Amino acid sequence: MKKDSRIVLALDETDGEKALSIVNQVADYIDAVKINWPLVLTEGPEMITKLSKITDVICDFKVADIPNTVSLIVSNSVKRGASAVIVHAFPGEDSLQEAVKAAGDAEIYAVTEMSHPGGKTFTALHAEEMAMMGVRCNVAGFIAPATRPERIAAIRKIIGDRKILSPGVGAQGGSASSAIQAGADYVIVGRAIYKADDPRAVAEGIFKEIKAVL
Ligand code: OMP
Repeated sequence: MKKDSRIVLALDETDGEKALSIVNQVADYIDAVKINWPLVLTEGPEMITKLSKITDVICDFKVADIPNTVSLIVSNSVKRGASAVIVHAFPGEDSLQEAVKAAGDAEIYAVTEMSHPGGKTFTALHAEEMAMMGVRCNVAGFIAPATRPERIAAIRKIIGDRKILSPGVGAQGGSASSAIQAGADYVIVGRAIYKADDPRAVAEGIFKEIKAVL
C-alpha cells in the first residue's frame, strides 16, 4: 500500500454504485479502501475484486476464529484481490500465526484496541500484550484508536516501524492530525467522507490537515 495521503477510506456505504462513485471521486486523496461486512453483504465479495482494480483493498473482516477458519477467510480474501486483511488479535498466537501464513505476500493488520467507548472494557486492558504478540507473529501492522491518540503512542513504542492504521476520525470524534502526530501511519475515515455532500472536499480537507503536521 502506498503512503502518500495516509488516508484509508472505510467504504461502509452499502449501495454498490454509490460506493464505486465515492471511490472514484476521492481516488487521488486515498491510499487504500477498506471494506467491511456491510458492503460485502449487500454487493457480494466480487466487490473486493472490482475495487482492487482501482486501488488497494483492505478486507476488514475482523477475523476472530480458530486457526483453520482464519486461514480459509484470509486466503480467500487474498484470492479475490485483497492486499491486506484485518484480524482480531485476541483469539491468540496460533490464530494470528495462521493469518500471517495464509496471507502470503498480502498483509495482516491486527486489532489492538477498538476505537469505540466499549473498546475500553476489554481490548484496552490487553492492547499492549496483543501488540507484542503481533510483533512475534510478524504481522505487518496494527489497528489502534484515533479516538485515544495516547494509546496510539503506547502501541508505537512496542511495535517499532510496523504500520499503525487508526480508525475513529470524524464520526467517532477523533482527529486525523492528532492520530498522525501520535504515531499513526494512516487514518481510517468512513462516514465523514462517504456520507458527506461533497466527499472529495472532505477528503481534501483531511489530506491538508495531515500534510500540515508532517
Ligand atoms: P467511521 O466511524 O464511519 O469513520 O468508520 C470507521 C471504520 O473503521 C469502520 O469501518 C469500523 O468498522 C472500523 N474500525 C473502527 O471504527 N474501530 C476499530 O477499533 C477498528 C476498526 C477497523 O478495524 O477498521
